[in-house]
Amino acid sequence: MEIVSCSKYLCSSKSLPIAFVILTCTAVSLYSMVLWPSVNVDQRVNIHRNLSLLLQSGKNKFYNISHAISLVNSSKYDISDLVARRKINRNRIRLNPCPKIPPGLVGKLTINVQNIIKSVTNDDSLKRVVYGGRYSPEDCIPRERTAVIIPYRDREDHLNILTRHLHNILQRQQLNYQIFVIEMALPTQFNRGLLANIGVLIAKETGPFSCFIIHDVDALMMNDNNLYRCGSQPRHLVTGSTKYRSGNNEYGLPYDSYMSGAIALTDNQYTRVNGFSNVYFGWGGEDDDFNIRVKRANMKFERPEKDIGIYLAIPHETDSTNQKNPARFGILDAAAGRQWIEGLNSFIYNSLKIKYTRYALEYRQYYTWLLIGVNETAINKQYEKYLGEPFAL
Ligand code: UDH
Ligand code: NGS
Repeated sequence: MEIVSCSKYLCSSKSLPIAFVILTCTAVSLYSMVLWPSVNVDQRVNIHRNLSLLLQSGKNKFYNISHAISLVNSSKYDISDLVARRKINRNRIRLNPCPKIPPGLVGKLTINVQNIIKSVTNDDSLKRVVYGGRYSPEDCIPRERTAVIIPYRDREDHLNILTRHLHNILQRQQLNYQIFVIEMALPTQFNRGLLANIGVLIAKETGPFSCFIIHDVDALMMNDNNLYRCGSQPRHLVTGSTKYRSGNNEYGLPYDSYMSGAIALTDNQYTRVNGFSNVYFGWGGEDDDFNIRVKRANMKFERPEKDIGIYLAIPHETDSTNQKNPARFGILDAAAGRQWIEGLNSFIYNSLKIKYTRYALEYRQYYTWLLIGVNETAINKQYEKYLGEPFAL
């Protein structure tokens, strides 16, 4: 009886607008509660599946950035759609900035190099890494966007250990990061500074990074309180290494102005010092030269607390294509006069522009890999008059 009289009431000409409003509201809430989320989830799963297929089908091998873009554009999978949806989904949830001190840190780490691969491979952090070695926290807005640049050649074991170790720790540090491995093609002698510069430039092509960490492949952080962040001054993240143990077994550094292992600079700081010098082929000197550049740009390296910046240096033999550079002391003597003549700017404008070849770019599972070739003889000739007096040692 009541239902009949109720529907009669709703159908009466006076109550028709109210009935219309009630019906519309019910339909809208039903759609947003049940249908919209399910459509959205399906679409999302589909898009992720398509992206994985694209990456697994060998399309993760690109020769250069424009080749990568053209492959993506010509693909039937619409990556821009994925990016747009990810943005929308992100904006739906209101997130807070990540805390200054990440809550999940554990402090001093015990590293057993023998079983390090096994121990870190079991960790969930690797499952969260996106192709190309990227990650961003989902529960807070990261404070910076960090590019970890590893100048590299022929140290696969070290690379496998370091990348897993970093993914494990940098996720606990709630960083938005990407790992770039910049490899130098043979037969050129290794050139760490030049690879760091190219790494920074290529990272900047792929995204707006605010902090650059230049990292040795054999340096493993031993305390996760050593936050991989930039500061108001360039940062040397190392206060001591197992490589330089003193008599009382304390970790140390070989000399006070030493700044190798891992450094962190903002885009602005790296540009202000004009990056590394590109003319140190072989072992030694490029780090001391960089320190001179930082001082001459009126900045100074800062370090974390003594017991926080400790590192395990993976032991290794001398690399056959990174022999001690006999000319390094002479080149270092001429460091100040060369600072604005060559460095990061050598790849941008400069009448003495350095040519390099980007042989390959791959978005590998745990890092973005680049293979770079340069002509050592041509570079030495270009900068001949800025290389100081050769020292025979
Ligand atoms: N690097 C490579 N491959 C090379 C040379 C250098 O990946 O062939 C990179 C790597 O990131 C490394 C960094 O450059 O961490 C610094 O080079 P290095 O480790 O050779 O320098 P380090 O001063 O060692 O740490 C010097 C060789 C000591 C040999 C001692 C033999 N007992
Ligand atoms: C200095 C080198 C640096 C090197 C440092 C530590 O002598 O490049 O030793 O070397 N400078 C020159 O050769 C001009 S290490 O003890 O790690 O082998 O980083």
